[in-house]
Amino acid sequence: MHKIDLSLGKDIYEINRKIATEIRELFDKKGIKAIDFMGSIGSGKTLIIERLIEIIGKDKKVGVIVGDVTGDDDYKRIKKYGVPVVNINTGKECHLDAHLIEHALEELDLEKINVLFIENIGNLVCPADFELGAHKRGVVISITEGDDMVRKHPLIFQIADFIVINKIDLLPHMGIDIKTILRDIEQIAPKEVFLTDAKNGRGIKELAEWLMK
Ligand SMILES: Nc1nc2c(ncn2[C@@H]2O[C@H](COP(=O)(O)OP(=O)(O)OP(=O)(O)O)[C@@H](O)[C@H]2O)c(=O)[nH]1
Ligand SMILES: [Mg+2]
Ligand SMILES: [Zn+2]
Ligand SMILES: [Zn+2]
Repeated sequence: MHKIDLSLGKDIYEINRKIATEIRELFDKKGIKAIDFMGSIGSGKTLIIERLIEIIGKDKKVGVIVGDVTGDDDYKRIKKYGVPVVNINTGKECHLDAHLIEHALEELDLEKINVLFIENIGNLVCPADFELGAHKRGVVISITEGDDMVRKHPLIFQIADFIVINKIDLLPHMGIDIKTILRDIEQIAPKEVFLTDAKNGRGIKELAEWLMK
């Protein structure tokens, strides 16, 4: 399925948006709710998706698309849950785009999926510019990255529908004040925020309930 039209003068963002809209229409037709997890490298995107599968997978059929520059580490972690999962290796690219999602969808039986989690490439910059057709987009950061992530990368937080601040179990070791991050969110990108400790499963139920609303 290579419908992509790269004629000269066409804006790649515009082409991506068009494909993303078609993908969202396909999801709606099939009754699939799709969520795009963006966020920093190592912030806990995969572990949060694993924890969400444990909760949401009880009564919904979950599918996953995992994006990584190279390798199948995250793919193998999700595979263990016995849910349909597709691995996308971008090679050099630091974000997923809608055309890559179109190809990944060719490998999934959409009749057997109600909820689709997409793990974007770890990066707080360009994933913001490439919609994937998901109904909700979230950013996962962790407190081990410091307390200035939001003001350093405002755009991705502004375009997101929700923000997850993960690894709160490590707060006592980090000597940072979570209030600083929350204040930045309030000032720069006010929206739904979840505080999670994916390692011990804290805060995940609240996230799962909100996502499935
Ligand atoms: N202590 C603690 N560790 C966590 C938490 N969430 C994730 N981790 C650990 O942090 C590391 C990175 O987690 P991943 O889930 O692989 O993060 P990711 O965002 O998917 O990473 P990339 O896909 O490489 O960008 C792993 O060793 C996790 O076990 C948490 O809430 N607390
Ligand atoms: Mg991952
Ligand atoms: Zn193609
Ligand atoms: Zn990129």
